Formats: sequence, structure tokens, C-alpha cells
Amino acid sequence: MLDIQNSLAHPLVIRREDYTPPEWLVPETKLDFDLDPATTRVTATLSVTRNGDHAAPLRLDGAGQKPMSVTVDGVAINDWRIDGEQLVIPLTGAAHIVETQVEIAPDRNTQLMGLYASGGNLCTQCEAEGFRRITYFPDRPDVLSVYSVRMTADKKHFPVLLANGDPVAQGDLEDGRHWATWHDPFPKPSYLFALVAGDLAVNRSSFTTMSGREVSLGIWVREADLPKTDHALKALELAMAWDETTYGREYDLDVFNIVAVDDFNFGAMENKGLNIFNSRYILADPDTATDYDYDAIAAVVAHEYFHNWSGNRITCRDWFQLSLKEGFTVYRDQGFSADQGSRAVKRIEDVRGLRASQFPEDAGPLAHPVRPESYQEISNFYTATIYNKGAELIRMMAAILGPQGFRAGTDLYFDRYDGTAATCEDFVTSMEEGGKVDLTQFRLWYSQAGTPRVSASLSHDGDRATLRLAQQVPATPGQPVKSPMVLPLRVKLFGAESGAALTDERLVLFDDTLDSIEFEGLAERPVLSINRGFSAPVVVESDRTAADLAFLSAHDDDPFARYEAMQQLMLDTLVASAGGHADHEGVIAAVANTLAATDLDLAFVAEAVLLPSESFIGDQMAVVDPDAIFRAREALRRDLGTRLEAQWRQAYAQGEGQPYAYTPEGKGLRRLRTVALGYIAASGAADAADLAFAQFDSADNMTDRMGALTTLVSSESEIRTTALDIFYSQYCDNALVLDKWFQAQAQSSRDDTGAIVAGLAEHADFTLTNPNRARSLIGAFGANQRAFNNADGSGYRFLADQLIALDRLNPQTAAKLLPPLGRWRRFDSARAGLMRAELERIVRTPGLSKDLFEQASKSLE
Ligand code: 0A1
Ligand code: ZN
Repeated sequence: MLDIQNSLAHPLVIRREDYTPPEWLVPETKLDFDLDPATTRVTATLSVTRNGDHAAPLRLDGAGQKPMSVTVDGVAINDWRIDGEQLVIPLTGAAHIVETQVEIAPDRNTQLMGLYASGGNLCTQCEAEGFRRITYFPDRPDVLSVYSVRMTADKKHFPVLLANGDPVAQGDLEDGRHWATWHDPFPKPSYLFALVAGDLAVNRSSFTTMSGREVSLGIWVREADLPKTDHALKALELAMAWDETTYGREYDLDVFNIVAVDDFNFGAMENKGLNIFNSRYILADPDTATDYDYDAIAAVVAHEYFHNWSGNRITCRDWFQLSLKEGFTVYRDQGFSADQGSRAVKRIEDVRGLRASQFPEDAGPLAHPVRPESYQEISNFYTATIYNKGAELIRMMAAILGPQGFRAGTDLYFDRYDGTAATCEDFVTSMEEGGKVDLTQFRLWYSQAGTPRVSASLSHDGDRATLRLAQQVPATPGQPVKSPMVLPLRVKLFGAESGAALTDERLVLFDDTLDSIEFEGLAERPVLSINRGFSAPVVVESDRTAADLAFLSAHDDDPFARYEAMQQLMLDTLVASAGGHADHEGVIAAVANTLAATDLDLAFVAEAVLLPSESFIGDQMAVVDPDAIFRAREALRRDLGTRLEAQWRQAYAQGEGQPYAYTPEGKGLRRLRTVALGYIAASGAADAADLAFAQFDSADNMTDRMGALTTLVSSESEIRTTALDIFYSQYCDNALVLDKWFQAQAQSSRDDTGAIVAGLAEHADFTLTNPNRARSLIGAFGANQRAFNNADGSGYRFLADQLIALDRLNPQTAAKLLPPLGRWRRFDSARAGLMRAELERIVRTPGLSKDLFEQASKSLE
């Protein structure tokens, strides 16, 4: 392993402890772009100032380009040199004007970092280290500069020229070209730089901020897509208002533009005043986007907007602090989404996401703390841990401080660090001072990886009860021994006979000083409700019986806790049944009870009756047996389907004939309808495929159509191919919908899914150059536990082949798709051996990127 690592061109490990302030600052940056897809000339004029008393030369980061000229204070120089990929310029004074000129080729940029072409337009992506692909610059987040940008381009192909900040001037040139200048008065790091040149149409609106400033809002897309931008624009307005009322944060420029592009490595990017989005998080109409898509669009639009304060006005000192902006901003977007619909359902969705992606990451070879200590390639650290666990840390601090304390803490943070590049420690200190609490032990959440396990046991004697707690934080790579953490646990007791609350909810701060809590004056046997609302991101192991869990699933007054109790009951049942001890009665009764309840929101019911995913069941087992898990889950689905068939049919009929409306009620009806359809199909009912096809055929919206298609793709019925063909011919011109067609087939539970996916990789519409398409097939297949882990190793080989091919085009996206291969320790030795062989094959591939190398080599350790 180490030999391979040493032979790489740039095996550098960057460490948090090595941080030093920049030697040179760049208070002002002027950029001149002579834009052309084949060759773009970039002239950068930097005013640089020496930072401190030292004699070091100016070092500017670059990647993939060569300087054509360098001048210092207006005089061409030739004593510059290239060191690695850095341009080193000797400077004698305290302040200079340095000008460089480079040429770059956007249309050959398949990595989608820096300046690249997408759908005939030109756009940029600079986070984390893409700016250096555009021009030479100290490309680190603590160098803040005020940018002025001039762009020149062919007017016919690129009639629209956008950049950060506010527009200044524009004009025509004689040769069919035109120009525009933009100025951003807010000092920003280079990763927030953006420009777009293209043939785009705009959906405009305006927003009056709380201090009365008018902001012009614009969403820029292809002309034909304009009708699909209203939902995103509305979400932006809601987000702007929400940030004012919830955090007192106001927008600060005269314009706020969003551009949607088809080729994008992530979801979206918060460039100052010019957000650039993956088109899947902007474009929606009922015919092409599901309810899930609509929700995700609002969440991502809000997320990027919220970054204007948590990320842009206050940025990160270095990339180890990434969760400072990402964890906080995810927490903020989760709060926004919760306020738009059902708080409980939103929390259930967020916790499900955390368990699906962050818990396995924290338990695997790529586990890292929320504030990592080292990295090879920063792109690999845009992880569920940084984002979602990071958000849970903020949520825990908010719980500890209470609403007023938390708001005082965030006010202090925004005030004190505005205009600076800050650290996670700065945030925690603000919380301590604003909320008047001591978070000394809490800080371990930032430095210790791994998901804490809490064991909780409630004993009861007369009218007293004692809750005994113990915690253990598992070893993770590089961290064999852990200290106990502060776990804020919301706890409440219910009477086993009456179902009534026996206590108020208590927030227990379970830290190194506490191991038990006493309750007194209890009139009857108590049942424990713990970690209500998922107040701490931990695994709770309790001694509650199946009967206790069923009781809580019916009586708990916290909907999240009710859902949790049902999940735990289902999990215990499924793990036992994968081990050969099937007893479905408890789950069937509890699900029947939930379906019969009349006081529950339908979206909640739909979530509560869904079985845990195959991979989450696997996470509970010492050795994952994908086939046994699949069989156990299918058997329970079949039993639930048959025994409760009448209730499923009733739930299904409830939504029938309702005209489409994107409202919380409408979403709930559709969600429950699809879940019910799944159970009817699982029951083996003779009419199930026809029922699904009828829904597919008559649906007036994509949610119902996809719900039906998802059921059909897993069926043995011939109608399955008919539906897939109809769907394809109807939507083959819409890339975002075609992604769903690929994804649904990759998620199928059919025995031949591996072969189908391999065939789809050869389909004329499959391409690795578009990250959405690559993810829709390869990513979805990697997450299909049974299909991917086929005992013959074909799934592993397929993934490795695809990743090696994708790495040559787009290393970031390839590296993101690797983790399923890194789960080898969790499987039997035969599968583990096959996975390791593929990881080794990847690591030994000549010319492998740093991105994929880091992920694959760490996964082997
Ligand atoms: N800061 C963005 C995420 C993002 C990160 C890297 C990117 O480069 C390809 C793109 C986007 C966010 O949190 O939304
Ligand atoms: Zn973000």
C-alpha cells in the first residue's frame, strides 16, 4: 500500500495542525475574461500585500495551466518559477500589483471544476480548489478579496454574462462580441467566485428586505425550461423571509441570481450573489418532478441562500472547518423545511438520511471527525459527517442552550465574525458566551469520530424508577480510544396501563458525571421514551420489550418517538427473522393500529408503516447477510400485505381520483398511496400489477407515476417492460426524468438487477460525462444491498470498472461513488475478499486521481 502511495506524484497529506496564516494577502482582484469554449484568456490583476514580517516570495496556486506572462507593478518579469503547480514570484516590497495571463480550455474540462462548458453555456465551480484552474491565485479560504470582473464573449452564443455581486456596465464590440463588468463589494475567498456566460432566459421577481431594500431576484435557465422555475423562485422568497424572522439575517446585494446547469458535481453552489445549481434542484412541474423533488428543490434553494451569511459573510479559515458553514447551514435548511410542512415528518426524513449515509460512514474505513485532522483531497470531505452529523451538533447545542440562548449565540457569532474566515471553535465560543453555558466537554463532538452507543435500562420499584445509562464510543481509524461525550437526551415516561404521561419531558445531559436518573411519584409501571426527536445522533440500546415498543408506537405523544418505537420493533423482528426466528405478529398488530388511527397525519402514517431499509437492517448485524435480510424483509412485507390487505386497499382508495395539489395533505395522500400499493403488491394479490399499471397510466403527476413504476420494476409481471418502454418514450428527451428511469431499474429488487444494470450501462442514453446520469445508475446500484453484493462478485466488478472509467473524466464524482466497496469488513470472508480485490485493482490503476486513490486506499486499511 505505502509503496503505491509514495509513488504517486502528489501524495501530500494536509494536516489541520500545520495551519499557518497566509504570507500574502490580496485585498483587490481584477479579472478579465476573454471567453471562448475552446480557448479562454484570463488576465488577473492582483493587488498583493505582505502579511507580517517575512521575506517569502508570493506563491500562487495553479492547476493545469501555464502563465503566458507575468508583470509586477506594470513591468514584465521573467524571474518567476513554477514549483509543483505553484507560480512563485519574488517580490521585494510590502505591496505590489501582480498581473498574470493564462489560457484555459473550458470545453475540454470534464472534471467540472474551474471554468467549464455545460449545454453550450460556460460556467464555473470553484469550491473547494477550482479557482486555481482558472487563474493563479492564493486559492485558500482565508484570503479574502474584493473582485471586479470584466467578461467579453460572442454575443450570439453568449448573450447573457453574469458574475458575482452587482452589474456595473455592459456594451457591444464591433466583431459580434460584447462585454459586461460586475463588481462584488464584499471581500470573499476565491472558492466563492463565479461567472456564467450563456444563452439563458430569466424568471424574475423582487424581494424587499426587512430594512426596506429592493433586491432583484432572477433564475436563469434554457428558455424552454422557464415554466419549471416558479417553485424554486417561490422557495427563494420564502427562504429570504425566513432568515430574517428566524435569524435576523438580511440579504446584502441589489441582485441575487441563480443559474441552473445540467452538468454539476454536487447539488448546488453558494457563490456570492450568483448561485449555480444542478438543474435537478431548480426545475420542477407536476408532470416531471415528484413531491420528493419539490421538497429537495426548496431545501437546496434555501441552503444555498442561507450560506450568504453562514459561509459567505463568515467563511472558513481552512477546509478543516468546513462543517462550520456546512453543518450550520444544513441545520438552518432543515429548520426552514420543517417550518414549511410537518415538523415530525421532516425529522423522520432527516434521521433516515443520517442513518442511511452518515452512520455507515462513521462505522467504516472512511470515518472522520466533524472537524477532520487531515486529508489528501479536500473534495473527499464533502461528506455526510461534515454536513449531516455537523448539523446534528448544531441541533444539540440549540437544545442545550434553548431557543433564546441559541439565538443569542448565533447573533453574537454573526456580529463578531462578520467579514472574517472563522473556525468551528469560534462558533462554539459564541454559543458559550451567547447562551451562557460551558461546552468544554461538548467539543469532543468535533474531534471524535464514531457514533456513540448508549445503553439505557429502566428499573421500577413501587412509585420510583431509575434510568441507568452507559455510553461507548466505538474505535474509528486513527482513534482507538475515546472519551465519553455530552449527549443531550430527551426523556419521558408513560404509564403502561393508562397510556398517560407520567412525567414531563426532561432534557438529560448525559455526560461523564452522570450514570443514572431517578423518577419519583409514579402511579403505575413506566415505559421509557428516550432520545425523543432524536435529540442526540446516537444508537440507543434499551431493555424495552416488544410490547413496550408496540405500546409507544401507539401512545407516545412525540410523533418522532412513535415512529422510532415502530422502527425498533420492526428492526428487532427483522434481525431475529434474518437469523431464522420469524415472529411477525407484534409488527402486524402495531402497523394495523397505526393504519387505523384517525388522528394521524397521512404523511406520518406512510413513514411509520415503512419497513427499515435492507442496509439499515444489515447495520444491526455482526455479519451482513444480504440474502437472508432480503428474504426476511420480503416475508414480513408479504405477511403485512396479506394480513392487512383490506386496510391497504382502503388507504390506497383514499387518494384515488384526487386532483394533484402540492400541499402537505396532497403529499401525504400520495405517499401513503404508494406505500399501500407496495404492500398490496407484496401480498401477491393477483390484481397488483394491473393496479400499479393503471396508476402509472392514469397519473396526472410524476409522484404517482414513479410510485407505480417503482412497484412495477420489482415485479415479475410482463407489464413491467411495457411501463418502462412507455416511460422511456415519453421522457427520453428530458434528462432529469430519464435519470429516474435508470435509477428505478438500479433499485429494483428483482433477481436479475445486476444483469439489467450492466445492460443499462451500455444503453445509448447512458454516459459517464454527466454526473446525474452516472449517479442514477452506478450510485443507485451501489446502494442496492442485495443486488450489489451478489455472491459471485459481479456487482463489485461492475462498480470498479465504472469507477476506473469515470475517474479519467471526473475524479470527484468517481470518488463519491466508491464507499459501497469499502464495506468489506461487514461481510462474510468470501465477499470481503472479492471486494478487496476490486479495491486493490482500483488502487493499482495507472494514472489514478488523488481523489479515488485516497478513498480506495483508505478503504483497504
Ligand atoms: N458548498 C456547496 C457544496 C459544493 C461543494 C463542492 C462543489 O464542487 C464541485 C460544489 C458544491 C453546498 O454546500 O451546497
Ligand atoms: Zn452547503
